Amino acid sequence: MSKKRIFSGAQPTGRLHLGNYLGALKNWVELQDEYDSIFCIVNLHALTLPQDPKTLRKSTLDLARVYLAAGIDPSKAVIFLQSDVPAHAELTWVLLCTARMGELERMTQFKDKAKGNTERAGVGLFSYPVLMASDILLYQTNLVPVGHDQKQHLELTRDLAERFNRDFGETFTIPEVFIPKAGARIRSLQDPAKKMSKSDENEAGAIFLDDGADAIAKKIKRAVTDSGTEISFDESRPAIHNLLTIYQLVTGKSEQECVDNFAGKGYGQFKAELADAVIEYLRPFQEQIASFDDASVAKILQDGAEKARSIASETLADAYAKLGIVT
Ligand code: AQP
Repeated sequence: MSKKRIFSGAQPTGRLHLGNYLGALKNWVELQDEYDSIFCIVNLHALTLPQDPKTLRKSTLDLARVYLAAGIDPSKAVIFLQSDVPAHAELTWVLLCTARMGELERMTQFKDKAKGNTERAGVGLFSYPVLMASDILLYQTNLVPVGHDQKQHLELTRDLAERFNRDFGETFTIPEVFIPKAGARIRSLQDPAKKMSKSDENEAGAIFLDDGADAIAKKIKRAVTDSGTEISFDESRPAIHNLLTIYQLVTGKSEQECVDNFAGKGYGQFKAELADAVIEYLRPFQEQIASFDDASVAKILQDGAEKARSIASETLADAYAKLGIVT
């Protein structure tokens, strides 16, 4: 029996953080043996907010290195740039013609990123979830491993696929979302009401994957805590819950082992141990990242693009044929 397929991606919109790693990349690496895996660098998505062209180019290739250093193995998984496969933009047009204004207006990420000023927001930002739906549907994806912030977009993807299949005949696989039990929403270290985010103006809220040991220790030391002293997985104390979740994920310990480890200890000791654990966790990744030279990264992306194009063009041709588009 052939393997089921997973597809996921990240935007080259800045330095990746521990939330991206624990909520997404870590799971991609764990799933790549079991699934036929496709991981995209979604550089067209990055255009939904203003980008400096030079920085975008650099961040795109840096992100390929991040994928590789995190453990995505190009002999097992396809790694490619979204812009190398024109079918993503083409299917987006098709799906935009089937999506409803109302369903896109309900997307909370659009409302957050538009910062309340939807009149001034870009049309690209508004239609971003449809590009994401095309990314997923082009590859007849069974499972999409993402953080919690993408759940609503996945639901829209399913709705668009079901509508197309109903109106034009079976074309797209309906994807399931895979949201990890722990780590799906790593919170800002400075404001646990917000998720850890690349675009947060307060850099102290995020641990970036390339932060050095001193920066990591300092950010964790300055992380906000909740009132009380107990170190436990209590959802009503989101700051400590978040820090303990990070500890659990980077050490691989069970919830009970984490709680037992900190029984009777104060916040100072907890933060010191957490900082050491995060620094150790990121060390192999940070050592690896420099080892991928430009030529080998370019070759991996080129090979990935070829494989991706061949799958995507078949799906697009089928969708066009069903619609009566002559090609
Ligand atoms: N805080 C988070 N906790 C868990 N998972 C997260 N992801 C993002 N933030 C967290 C997951 O990381 C994957 C790649 O994300 P993306 O590049 O598409 O960026 P994003 O979801 O828009 O969030 P970022 O990284 O914080 O960027 P900005 O600030 O630009 O919004 C996705 O699977 C995402 O769920």
